[in-house]
Parts: sequence; structure tokens; C-alpha cells
Amino acid sequence: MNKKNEFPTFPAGCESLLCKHLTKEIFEELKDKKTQNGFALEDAIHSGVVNPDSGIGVYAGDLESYTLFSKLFDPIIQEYHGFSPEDKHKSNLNPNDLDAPNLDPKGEYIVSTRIRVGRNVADLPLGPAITKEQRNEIEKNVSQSLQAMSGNLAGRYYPLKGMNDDIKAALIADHFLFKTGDRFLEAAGLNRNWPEGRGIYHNDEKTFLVWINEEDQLRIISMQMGGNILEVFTRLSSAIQEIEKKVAFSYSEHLGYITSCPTNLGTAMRASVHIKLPKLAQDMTAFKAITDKHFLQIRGIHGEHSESEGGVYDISNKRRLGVTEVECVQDMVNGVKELIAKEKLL
Ligand code: ADP
Ligand code: CIR
Repeated sequence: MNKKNEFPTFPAGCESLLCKHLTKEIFEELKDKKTQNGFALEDAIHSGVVNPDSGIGVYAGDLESYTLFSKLFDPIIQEYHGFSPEDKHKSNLNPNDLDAPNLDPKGEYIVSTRIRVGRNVADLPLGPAITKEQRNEIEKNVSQSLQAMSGNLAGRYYPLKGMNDDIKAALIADHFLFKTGDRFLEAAGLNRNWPEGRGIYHNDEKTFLVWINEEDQLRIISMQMGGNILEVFTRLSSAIQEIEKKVAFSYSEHLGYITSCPTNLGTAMRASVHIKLPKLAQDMTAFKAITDKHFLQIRGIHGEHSESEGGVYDISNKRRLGVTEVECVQDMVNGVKELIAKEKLL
């Protein structure tokens, strides 16, 4: 058991970026510092300390965490995104710059496509350090702004509190809604006061969705069945621009959009397909050689930390910072093209 304010111990074989980059020297230097929101080093590392199987293991409580604890966050950001403290982030949400032809015209491989971005409200703490009142205020303001959206983005907000259990389970199983009780988020303080202040907005077709107050205060999502990546990106791009007219988001010249998990900084974008690759999955070395080449991550089909089912994988861009939104999606498109070509050969 790790004692409060003592250098944590990690089990043998721990591979998290926290365990790799948290030296005793950095711990001692940072352990008594707190941001203006009262967020301390021990809060930032708690998820990775109690979950040694974390990939990363750290969360920020606010924008200031990224500077106050930079000796820990910078090497983690450098290793995950290949982005150094001198670099500047850049943005491009123009669908005309994306080269995304139909990769699967017969619909044999790509089951569905989803692109999401994370956003947090400017001048407020991030989820791990937010108060219940601030969180509830965000829910009220953002859901009101969303309910004023028009055209194919028009929809309704459904609070999690009071949601019928069967409806909730169906929304999760169909990949529309976040799951409950994630242990990584729990240990980061992101599940405090659950389910109050959380919910989901979506249009009738469930092709445009916004999660409120999960890991980030907003997760803006565009998704649909099949492999029309350009259509999904175009919808997301116009939705982001609409929402940005009403809600000011936390953004820094250096780190782009500010998110609670450092893997999401920058574009905060994860562009993914659920794709059937049963043959390639028999040779994970060949599979991983292609995904690594294109900076892609392999997940199971029920989201992060889940397993594949029936040879279907979630393939998404890994880099999100120091690359534009168009480049994030382009990484995914290029990799998926090669994965399909390889699967066809087998
Ligand atoms: P994130 O919101 O960070 O992308 P997860 O990996 O937990 O988080 O995924 C959230 C949900 O989105 C999960 O239910 C997952 O199965 C679903 N999902 C992700 N990509 C796709 C996709 N291409 N098609 C359908 N559902 C998807
Ligand atoms: C972990 O460290 O495994 C969790 N805190 C989740 C990290 C986010 N993962 C990712 O690759 N985007």
C-alpha cells in the first residue's frame, strides 16, 4: 500500500508512462506543490498508482497542472505524441484537405466509423478538480446551447440521472454512450457525484452526439455505420464550429485543446473504424507492424481496455498533438487502406 506523499512503488513489469517517468527526484520536487484549484501531484498520479496496468497513469486537474507538474507531464507527452516542450500545436478542420476515398465500397470490412474530439470549458478546472456546482453549471449551459442547434445536428439532451437502466444499457452496447464505473476514471476523481451532471445529447439518427461531463466536459462525436470517413469528418467539423460559437473552450498555443488525459491534448481527436480483420488478427506481429507504421492504436470494440470480438477491431489514430485534425484522420485513412489490402491478400 502506498502511503500518502511517499514515493509510490510499482509492481515488477509495470509499463505505464507514469512508472517510467516518475523519478524519486521529480516526485520530491513536486510533491508539495498545488495548483490554484488545490490539485496536487498525488491527485495527478493516483489513477496510475492504484491501476498499475495503466498505459499512461496521469491526469491533469486544470491547465496549470501541465506547467506546475511539467517535469512529469512533458516527458509523458513527448513519448506519447512525439511532441517536445518547444513545439507549437496547429489546427486544420477543413474537410477539403482530407484525402479519404471510399476504402471499402462493398462494405466487407468497415462496420462503422466514429470521430470524436474532447473539449473543456475555458477558465474552469478539468473534471478531476471540478466542484459539483461547477459541473452542474456546465451541464446546464452546454445542454441549453446544444438544444438550440438546427438542421441535421438538432436533437435532445438526456441526463444520465434518472435514465431507465434498459435504455442506458442499450445505448452503451450500441456504442453511443460512455460506460459507468471505469476504474481509471474513478481513481482520477472523474466519477465523483456520479451520475449527477452527466448526460448525452444526440440527434434522432444518433450520428451526432455530445457526452457531457465524462472524462472531459464535452466529447463531441460524429459516427455512422459503414466507412464514409469524409462524411463523418465533415459533420464533426461543422458541429465543432457551431458549438464554438456558443461555448469558449480551454486552449493553449502550445498544447492545443486542454484535456484531462495528456493523450488527448492538441486536437483531442480520436478517429476510428470498427473493422473486420479476422485473418490479419491471426498474426498480431504483421497487424502491429502496419498500425505502428501509421501511428495507429488497436482497441477492442467496447472501447478502451476492452477486447476484440469476432475479429472486429477498433483502429484509431494515436497522435493527437502537434498534428492537425486532418492529419489525425489521414493517419487513420492511410493505415486502414493498408490493413484492408493486407487482409485481402491473406
Ligand atoms: P473514446 O471516447 O475515448 O473514443 P472509448 O474507446 O471508450 O472512448 O470508446 C467509446 C465508445 O465508442 C465505445 O462504446 C466504443 O465501442 C465506441 N466506438 C469507438 N469507435 C467506434 C466506431 N468506429 N464505431 C462504433 N463505435 C465506436
Ligand atoms: C491509462 O493510463 O491506461 C488510462 N488512464 C487511459 C489512458 C488514455 N489512453 C489512451 O491511449 N488514449
